Amino acid sequence: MKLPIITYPDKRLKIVSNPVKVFDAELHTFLDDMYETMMATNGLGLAAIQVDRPIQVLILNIPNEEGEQYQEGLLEIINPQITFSDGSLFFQEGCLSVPGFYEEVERYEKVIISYLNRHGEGCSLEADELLSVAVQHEMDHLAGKLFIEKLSYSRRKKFEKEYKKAQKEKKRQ
Ligand code: QAP
Ligand code: CO
Repeated sequence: MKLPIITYPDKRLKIVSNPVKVFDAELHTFLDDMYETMMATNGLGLAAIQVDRPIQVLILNIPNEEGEQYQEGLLEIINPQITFSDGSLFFQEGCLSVPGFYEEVERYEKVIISYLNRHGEGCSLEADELLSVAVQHEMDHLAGKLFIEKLSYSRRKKFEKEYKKAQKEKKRQ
């Protein structure tokens, strides 16, 4: 089932998510619904809070060089912790909860995370490039943070301006 996505400036996006303790069929159905929602909206990452569930769950599906996404490449990440980080880079990000806005954000270049899979088994993931940026973006959602909060002062001003303009255009319709 496709779920509705919460968008900025909804205050629920600021909620700090709780760890998952039960790895049952209900969680598996929820993960499947998250995947359906992400694919239907052309996303490459989604956190549970974006569909109104404040639990530490995120999914990622990074496209290959041809821009294709395969379900085999799907990552389901529960209760993640960063165990190592190194370097920094700027990357152009977007977010399903801030539709239509893309801007450069500073992130670690490389991270290693430990997490649980849908069965509650411990896993670890070494990520760089787009995967690293996407993991950090989605983990920020679990802490109630949006990428626009990490923008430099001038880029944040640009966002405010574009957001206000989009609101005005919405009202005229
Ligand atoms: C987070 O973002 C991300 O504005 C995932 O109109 C993004 O899937 C991590 C999307 C970039 C790393 C780099 C955004 C879809 C999807 C939009 C997304 C839109 C339609 C964003
Ligand atoms: Co996002």
